[in-house]
Amino acid sequence: MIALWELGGKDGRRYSLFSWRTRMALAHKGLAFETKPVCMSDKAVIAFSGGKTVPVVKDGETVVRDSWKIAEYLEDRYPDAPPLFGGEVGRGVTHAFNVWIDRAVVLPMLAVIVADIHERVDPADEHYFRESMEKILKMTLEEARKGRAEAMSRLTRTLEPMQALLKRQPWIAGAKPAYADYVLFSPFQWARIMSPHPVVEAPLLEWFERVLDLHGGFARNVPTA
Ligand SMILES: N[C@@H](CCC(=O)N[C@@H](CS)C(=O)NCC(=O)O)C(=O)O
Repeated sequence: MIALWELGGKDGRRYSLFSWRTRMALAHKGLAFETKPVCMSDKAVIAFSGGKTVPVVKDGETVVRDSWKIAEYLEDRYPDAPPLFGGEVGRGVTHAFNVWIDRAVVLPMLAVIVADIHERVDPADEHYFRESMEKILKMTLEEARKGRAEAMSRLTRTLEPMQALLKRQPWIAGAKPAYADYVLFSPFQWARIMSPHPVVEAPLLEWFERVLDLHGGFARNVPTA
C-alpha cells in the first residue's frame, strides 16, 4: 500500500494543504494509502526523502516528495486509473494553475488563518510554527489576528476570477473534476480543518461542497475545526 507522510495536528487533524492535493489525487485514482502523521519540526522522520517538506509518498521502493511531482508520478504510474490532467496540454495548464495558486492564493490564505492554525498544531510544533510563520508573514501571530479582516478582503479580491469561472462551469477542470480542482480545494480544506471562521463564499462555496462530496465524501468526513 502507498504510504503518505503528512502533517498531524491536534485531535487527528491532517492539515498540510499540499498533502490534501495528494490525498485527493490518490482518492481520484482509487488508490488506498496509509497515513503517516509527522510534526513540522521533526525533519529526521522524513530525511529518507532527501528534503524537509511533506507530502512524501512511498509506493513500493519509489519515494516521491513535492505534491506536484507526486501528481505527475501517479498519473504516469497509474495511467489506467481516472486521469488527473487529461493529456499533455491538460498537464501543462494544470501546472500553470498550480504555480498561480501557490504564488497568489496560499499566502493571502495563510495571513487569514495563521493564528487559528497555531492553536491546532501538535503542541510539539507550536514554537517552530510560530517562528517560521512570523518570518514568512513578517508579522507576529497576534498582529495577523488583528489584521484578519483586511487579509480576508485581499483573499476575496484574489479569488474573484475563480468566482466568475464557477458561474460558467461546474469544475475548475471543466465538465468533470480533476487535479486542478484539488489544487484550488487545498487551501480551503486547510482553512476548514484549522480555522473556525468561514472563508468561502458562493458560488465557490457550492463548488467546495461538491468537492467535499467526491469519492464518497472522502474529504468531508475528517476532523475539522
Ligand atoms: N512545493 C511543496 C511545498 C510543500 C510544503 O511547503 N509543505 C509544508 C507543509 S504544508 C511543509 O512541509 N513545511 C515544513 C516546514 O516549513 O518546515 C509541495 O507542493 O509539496
